[in-house]
Amino acid sequence: MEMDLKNHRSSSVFFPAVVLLWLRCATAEIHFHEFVVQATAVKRLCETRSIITVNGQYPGPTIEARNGDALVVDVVNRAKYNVTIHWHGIRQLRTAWADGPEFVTQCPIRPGGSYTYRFRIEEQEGTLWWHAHSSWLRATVHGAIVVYPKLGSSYPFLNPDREHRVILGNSVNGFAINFQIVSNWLKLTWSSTGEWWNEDPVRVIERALRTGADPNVSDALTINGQPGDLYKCSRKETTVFPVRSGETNLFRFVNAALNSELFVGVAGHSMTVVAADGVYVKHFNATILMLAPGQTTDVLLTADSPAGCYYMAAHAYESARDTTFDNTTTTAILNYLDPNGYPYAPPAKVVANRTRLPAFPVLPDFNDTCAAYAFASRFRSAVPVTLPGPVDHHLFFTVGLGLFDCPAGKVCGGPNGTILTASMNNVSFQTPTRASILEAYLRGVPAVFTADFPAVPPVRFNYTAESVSRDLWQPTVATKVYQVKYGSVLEVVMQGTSILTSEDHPMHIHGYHFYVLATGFGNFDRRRDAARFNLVDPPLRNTVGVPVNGWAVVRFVADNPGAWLVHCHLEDHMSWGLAMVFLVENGVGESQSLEPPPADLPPCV
Ligand SMILES: *[C@@H]1O[C@H](CO)[C@@H](O)[C@H](O)[C@H]1NC(C)=O
Ligand SMILES: *[C@@H]1O[C@H](CO)[C@@H](O)[C@H](O)[C@H]1NC(C)=O
Ligand SMILES: *[C@@H]1O[C@H](CO)[C@@H](O)[C@H](O)[C@H]1NC(C)=O
Ligand SMILES: *[C@@H]1O[C@H](CO)[C@@H](O)[C@H](O)[C@H]1NC(C)=O
Ligand SMILES: *[C@@H]1O[C@H](CO)[C@@H](O)[C@H](O)[C@H]1NC(C)=O
Ligand SMILES: *[C@@H]1O[C@H](CO)[C@@H](O)[C@H](O)[C@H]1NC(C)=O
Ligand SMILES: *[C@@H]1O[C@H](CO)[C@@H](O)[C@H](O)[C@H]1NC(C)=O
Ligand SMILES: *[C@@H]1O[C@H](CO)[C@@H](O)[C@H](O)[C@H]1NC(C)=O
Ligand SMILES: *[C@@H]1O[C@H](CO)[C@@H](O)[C@H](O)[C@H]1NC(C)=O
Ligand SMILES: [Cu+2]
Repeated sequence: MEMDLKNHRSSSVFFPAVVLLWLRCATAEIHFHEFVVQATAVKRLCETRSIITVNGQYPGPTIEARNGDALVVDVVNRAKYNVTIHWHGIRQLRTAWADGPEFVTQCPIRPGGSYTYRFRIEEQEGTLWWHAHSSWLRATVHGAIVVYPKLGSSYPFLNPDREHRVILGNSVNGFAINFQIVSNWLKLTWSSTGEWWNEDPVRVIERALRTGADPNVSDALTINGQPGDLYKCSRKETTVFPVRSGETNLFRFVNAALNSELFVGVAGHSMTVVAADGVYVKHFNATILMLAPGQTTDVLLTADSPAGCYYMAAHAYESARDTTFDNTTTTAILNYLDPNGYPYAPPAKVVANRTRLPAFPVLPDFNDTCAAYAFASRFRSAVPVTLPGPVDHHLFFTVGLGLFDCPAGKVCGGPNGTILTASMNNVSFQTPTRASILEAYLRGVPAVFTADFPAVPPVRFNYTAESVSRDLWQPTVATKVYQVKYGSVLEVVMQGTSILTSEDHPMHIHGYHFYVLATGFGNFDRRRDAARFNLVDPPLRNTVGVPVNGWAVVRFVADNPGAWLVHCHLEDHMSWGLAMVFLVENGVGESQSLEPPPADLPPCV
């Protein structure tokens, strides 16, 4: 239907009969895409780099679908790296094989290989996204998934006038490459923020893991792939969003950055938040948004300021103290069109004329935890919530960093010659290499994982103390899962620790979204903090920020069989092992059971 018309093929050939049956009664469609993962030359900040892209586009193609549709994405790997793709936030009900994290639900697609991801979108609307889930390829291998309401339904807010198909055009170089090409007036724009490295991000993390050091930070932040005009050589390539006076625009923000939580604002305009992580929320107005990597936020922005150009800008929210981070600022320009539809001023000219710069938004300080926490706390479910209960598994997971001593005879690059690491409940997740966890579980492959991930921390300590005893800093390294029966109700307290340094951890659970009952600072204390649980209208999210030196409590029903990765969405932390896996058993009958593995599931050996 939408883009990539050339890739459409006959549905009957490629889709299993079971899905066709499922689609029979609905007005659903099947969307076919081909994603060719390949090296592409891209110029940014005066440097031409070979980066890994999908179909030569950076950011990658947008997938558009309606709630209830099915997707078939044929991923062909023409790059020199192993790759997998994750469809971030898609529930993947009964289709865990299509979830993507390497060695959790599949072995990687090796260079020259291919794999077709088949899955449905069920009861999700708004913005989600897709990204590579292998090494650090997601730095450049990512794109948006826009989920429209079902045919005949509409948004639960005033339609941003008429609906227009928007083709997000991305060439790899040149002037105004992100200027949206629209069939009519622009009503809907996509805004992803990311990071740019002058070096190959895969090399950055490989070097860091080899030496034990902190990986280098990115050289620029980006909006739709462009750093914006505050960086060298980047002025002409700034992303421009055309808007028309009086009109309401739906902006869909995705934080696709690897390691940067981001404050975002638009000068002269307030925004009304309407959805997050593919779920509608109670509306609220905000001048500044904060998105952690993995999160999405949909906002309505009415072009009600005097016609002109206005900066959109984003910079980091950095909660860790004494750390190096990408402290640059990325910009885009909101450009009003005059009544004839011509840009009020060619943005490049406006920017070139340094005597008359567009207005700039006031962003909070990098370390403004109050602003970040206040924003995150405003989300409420748009509809009344019937919370699942009673709780079958009360889980308490610590999340945080750590250090290993340097092995004798080696030189290590971590603090004072150590090796940086991270863990949950003192287990630093080791990614298997021989088989995926899901295949190992179903085929009984021994010694890939153990089902003894602890329900509570092995040692109780003052998790957020000023200084935690050094004896506690070294976790164990293992591949452990927590196994539950189909339909169990899980409540998870995620408690940040101050080992090495305390930091906000955006925690993502694959295969689920969950109610965020509460977040807070200090050590979670059920007697005191249960009173703060929102049992009325908690938001449903797929990624929640565990506040720096604090905690978050989430609840969900394990109604999706499979192996589901739980991890910090700061890529450096995940690379260090801040992850674990929920293994959810099949229930009764086909509707509660995982579908059989696809025939083309990539082999491990
Ligand atoms: C990584 O960062 C270190 C320390 O800031 C710097 O010396 C080094 O040149 C950087 N490496 C690369 C490849 O950018
Ligand atoms: C947002 O601000 C607008 C303009 O001031 C106002 O009309 C609207 O009611 C506000 N919405 C919410 C949810 O507060
Ligand atoms: C960003 O960090 C660099 C290096 O630490 C520092 O020199 C510079 O002043 C910082 N810039 C801002 C805007 O904070
Ligand atoms: C830059 O803007 C100023 C103020 O509006 C104007 O006087 C000047 O002519 C402009 N210069 C150019 C080169 O457009
Ligand atoms: C944030 O950083 C500023 C300096 O950049 C410092 O003055 C302030 O105390 C810091 N605030 C917090 C809460 O750490
Ligand atoms: C590194 O050593 C210095 C000096 O002994 C000490 O102050 C600092 O706390 C140490 N840092 C870590 C992470 O061990
Ligand atoms: C835990 O550490 C914090 C920060 O140092 C301190 O304020 C608090 O009193 C400690 N709690 C306990 C129970 O010792
Ligand atoms: C983690 O496990 C290691 C190895 O058993 C132990 O030395 C360390 O104290 C534990 N730390 C915590 C926080 O439980
Ligand atoms: C790529 O995947 C294969 C098979 O799944 C695995 O054996 C190999 O170690 C992987 N290569 C890298 C560089 O991770
Ligand atoms: Cu983290």
